[in-house]
Amino acid sequence: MNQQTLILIKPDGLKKSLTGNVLTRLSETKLDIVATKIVKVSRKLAEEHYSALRDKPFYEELIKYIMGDYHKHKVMAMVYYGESAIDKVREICGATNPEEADPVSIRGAYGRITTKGVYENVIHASRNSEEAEREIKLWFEPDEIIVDIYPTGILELKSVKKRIWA
Ligand code: IDP
Ligand code: MG
Repeated sequence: MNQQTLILIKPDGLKKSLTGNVLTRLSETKLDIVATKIVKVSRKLAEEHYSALRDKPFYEELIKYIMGDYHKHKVMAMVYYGESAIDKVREICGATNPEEADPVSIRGAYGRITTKGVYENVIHASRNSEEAEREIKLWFEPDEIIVDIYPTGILELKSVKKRIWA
C-alpha cells in the first residue's frame, strides 16, 4: 500500500552536516520525495509536533532541541511517498534511543545521548499512518506537496497581506 510519511532532519543532523548522508541512506528505500523545505521551528510548532510527550520529564529539553537552541535554528522537513513508506523509513532510522539503535541505522550511526539526557537522534519519522497525517498537515500546506495525498478544500480570503520581493 502506498503511504506518506513525515521526515525531519533535526537540528543536530544539520549542524553536523549529515543531510547528504541521511538522504543517501533514505534513498535505499526507493521512495519518492514529494515535498521538502527548511523550517525555522517556532515554539508553537515544536509544542504541537510533540504534544503527545507533554508530560515527559525530558519535554522542555526536547522542545529546545527541536527548535534548534542547542545546534542551529533549522530543521529540514520532507514528505516521502511510496509502498510501505512508514515502516521502510522507520527501519532505516533505527530505535529512538541511539544507544539501542542498530549501529548501521541512521540513529545508531549518528545519534548520541546528551548529558542532560535528551536523545539527539538526528531524524524524526512518523510512526504510523494517523501520526503521519497529523504531522504532514502540521508541517506542510497542500500546495507544498507535489502529489494529492489527503482531501483538500478551498478557503477564499478577502484581504490578505503577504511579504513579497521588493
Ligand atoms: P520517535 O522519535 O522514535 O518516534 P518518540 O517517543 O516519539 O520517539 O519521542 C520523540 C523524541 O523525543 C525522540 O526522537 C527523542 O529525541 C526524544 N525522546 C524520546 N524518548 C526519550 C527519553 O526517554 N529520553 C530522552 N529523550 C527522549
Ligand atoms: Mg514519535
